[in-house]
Amino acid sequence: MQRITITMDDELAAYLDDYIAQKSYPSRSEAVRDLVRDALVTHHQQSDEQHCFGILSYLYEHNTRELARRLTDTQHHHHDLSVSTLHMHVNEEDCLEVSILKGERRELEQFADSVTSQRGVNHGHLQLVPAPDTHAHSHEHEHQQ
Ligand code: NI
Repeated sequence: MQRITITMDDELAAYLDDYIAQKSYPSRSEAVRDLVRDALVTHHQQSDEQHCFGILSYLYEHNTRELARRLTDTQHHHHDLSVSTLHMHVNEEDCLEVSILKGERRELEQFADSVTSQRGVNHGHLQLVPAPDTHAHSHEHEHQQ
């Protein structure tokens, strides 16, 4: 652990304290760690090949010409990345879909872009979660009985 001292203006500090209260963080340190992790580690410092889980969410208008079929085609074309999709009929026009993806970071980002850039798809968002490194675990703790 390193101790880092940060200077910020009063207004920004007030935003931070509001955020901490809203999210029920036990300390400023815990909040800042999560913010930094989310901003830097998750999105920028992972290699293209980093294995990740992706949570892709988007709203779409199912009556937009051919859109529902094209989205289904896209999902089938990348069936190796798509683990599961939840579909919710929001109202007469809109559908909400949440897909769980698994694969290399760049593949997941390209897949997400190919979905969310389509006309009629709104509020697209991809959250990436680096997959825990399974190779780092020793097996010595297993089979001890
Ligand atoms: Ni629907």
